[in-house]
Amino acid sequence: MFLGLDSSTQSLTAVLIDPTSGVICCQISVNFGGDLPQYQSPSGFLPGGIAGEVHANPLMWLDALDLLFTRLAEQTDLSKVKVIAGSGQQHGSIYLDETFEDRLAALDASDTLVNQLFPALTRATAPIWMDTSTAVECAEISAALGGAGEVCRRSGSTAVERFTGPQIRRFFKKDPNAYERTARIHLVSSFIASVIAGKSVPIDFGDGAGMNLLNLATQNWDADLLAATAPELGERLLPPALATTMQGLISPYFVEKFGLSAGCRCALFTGDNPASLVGMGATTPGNVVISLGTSDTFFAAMPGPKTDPNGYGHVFGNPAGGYMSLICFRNGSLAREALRDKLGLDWSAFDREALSTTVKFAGENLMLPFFGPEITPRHDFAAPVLKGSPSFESGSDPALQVRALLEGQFLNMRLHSEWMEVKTERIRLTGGASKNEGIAQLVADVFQAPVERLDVSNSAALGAALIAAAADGHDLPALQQVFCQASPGAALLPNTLLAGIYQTALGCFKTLLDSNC
Ligand code: XUL
Repeated sequence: MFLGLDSSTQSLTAVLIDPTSGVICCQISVNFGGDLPQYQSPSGFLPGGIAGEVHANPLMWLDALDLLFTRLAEQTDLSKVKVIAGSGQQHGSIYLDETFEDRLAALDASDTLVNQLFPALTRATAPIWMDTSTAVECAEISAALGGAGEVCRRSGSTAVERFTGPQIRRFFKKDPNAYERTARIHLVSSFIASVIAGKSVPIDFGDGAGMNLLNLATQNWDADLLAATAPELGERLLPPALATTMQGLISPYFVEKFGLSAGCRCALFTGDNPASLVGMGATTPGNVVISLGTSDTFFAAMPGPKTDPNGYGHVFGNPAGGYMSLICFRNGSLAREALRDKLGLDWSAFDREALSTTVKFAGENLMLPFFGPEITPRHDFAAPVLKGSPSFESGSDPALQVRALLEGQFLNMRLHSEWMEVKTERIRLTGGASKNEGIAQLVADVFQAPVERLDVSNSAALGAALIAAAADGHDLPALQQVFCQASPGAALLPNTLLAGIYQTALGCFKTLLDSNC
């Protein structure tokens, strides 16, 4: 059996798979807010951060690890686990002193992880991906490299507030003494992986690319980016590696305490988005995952390290080799819900009536679907922009606005993923709104690609379990065939009669966008 763990913002989840029988044997979670109320982080982070700071307590992640393994040991025979891999929320960073390695090597199963590891922290809390406090540091790093474009060309993203490099720089500036005492910096993923392996293990290419420090072309830390971020930073990081690289045996702590086999080995942990790419069965170019959530995200495998010339999209390592894009759209379900509420519709009307009765108007009315500031494209919109027939613009036919909003969201996605130069052959749709038949069909039509939906609930943890099996020599595409199947009957084919209409609409949408940004 192979174990995948995902340490996300709100929970730590385990998925255990048996590749021989093709079965997911066990899926369980520890919820940080509910199970560990002593950390006063109901949503997984410490509320009340100032000036854009969003931090979490890394000890909470350690307690969650002890609790998760306690629960796993009650439910399954952990001695059958051959390899463990995992994933973590991206960008979050943990700062550790020189005692960390010795502490990991000497973990005592009769005590807790927290008791033994907390003295090694040089920073009590860990900034996570929701943190926006580093605008100044982003500007400083960009200036040192000669501009935002150069940071993007090297690292796959412009300097971004939540990315780890700017976060490290802020820590170095605010508390240089604590930075000086820091011997090792880990991401959430490599921190948990190191605890499990009983020694510091590398950051992988997938998560490492979310730091503004990894050079995509050389797949190593970029000397200029390191220097622009903080002094002697390279010494505090291990050389990055592919997620499927085996790291040795599991720490005896887990063998003695939870009954894992002494022969159980550890692969690396990656970011939750790269792991989801694996768990959604989308690691080969041509496959795209669209996740419809509070924000919408678009991620897709890419053969080479291309970067977004506009600097909106991010490029990370693909755990299966090569690269992947990640593009976030802030106005996701927030915008869908805002329009639904404005028009006084319920969800069934939003889907059935609005979309089915308006097919003949496909691509005719345009909406820039932004109810507030957007990040792709980066612009402070105050309200959506409408251009079309009088009944559309006046709102007298609400169904037209529903169609134009959704078309606008997916045209915007199509437009802002063109830089990848990868033809979309298949879309795997996930997230709350993906269940909506009308919306799923519209995605197929706008992208002119078949849309599938999967039954996978914990795609990152499943992806991590598949990485563990791949690290042991199992064929990843074959595993994905078994574990990442589309729900039967759920594939939707595009209406090819709409191909030309949406091609034209894409050009008009771009013109409207350009004149409003
Ligand atoms: C990606 C990002 C988020 C976190 C969430 O850039 O910030 O998706 O990985 O866990």
